[in-house]
Amino acid sequence: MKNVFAIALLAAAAPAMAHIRLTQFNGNSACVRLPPNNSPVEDVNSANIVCNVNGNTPAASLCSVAAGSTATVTWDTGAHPGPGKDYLPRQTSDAKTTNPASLSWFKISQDGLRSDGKWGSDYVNSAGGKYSFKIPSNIAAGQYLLRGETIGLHVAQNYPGAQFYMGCAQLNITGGGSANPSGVKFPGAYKGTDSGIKINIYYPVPTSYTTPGPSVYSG
Ligand SMILES: *[C@@H]1O[C@H](CO)[C@@H](O)[C@H](O)[C@H]1NC(C)=O
Ligand SMILES: [Cu+2]
Repeated sequence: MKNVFAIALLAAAAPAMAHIRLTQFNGNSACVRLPPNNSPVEDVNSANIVCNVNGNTPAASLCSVAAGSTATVTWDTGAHPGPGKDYLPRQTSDAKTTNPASLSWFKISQDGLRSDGKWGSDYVNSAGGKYSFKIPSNIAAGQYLLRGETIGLHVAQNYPGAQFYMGCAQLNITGGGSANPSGVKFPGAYKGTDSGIKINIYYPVPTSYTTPGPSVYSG
């Protein structure tokens, strides 16, 4: 019994690395489209790669956020090693009802492999699941969907293997300027052969990493 107890304590003390869900935007869950469970999407060509399973189902409300402000999304538990990032597309009409597959997404933030050898996910886990980024100050005010994503690369040496975790938040962005950046489509933005998707992160341990998708919109 002593041994079992000791093992349980060790497991509790280690950072949990598991399946995850994006549950909050700026501490609010009512604007987040929550998938039915925390299973990853593994097929980059699946319709679920956009806003996860049930990604067309509207959440109750919009979250209001100012252009140029720092925003934070919350993941519900510790993430597998890999990059975190966020995308934003302009909405033409209504962030609740627009089909996310019809949108073009521009990347506003990413955190891949840092020079200290840690992944963006390590920093998110240290921050209790929180990932912060800036809403570009010059984008036009209006309704947007935010697509937050973390890629688990612990079993990514073959494709399919990388685990895509994403969630979308319905936003009403206030202030801002007139910029309407061009973007990419999901599915389509990723390929199973991308060097940041089919990758062995354990042997040899990579010293650099190319986060999949477009470059970050500078604002
Ligand atoms: C979005 O914010 C603007 C500015 O505060 C406000 O006028 C507008 O009603 C909001 N739209 C929605 C759908 O909440
Ligand atoms: Cu997992």
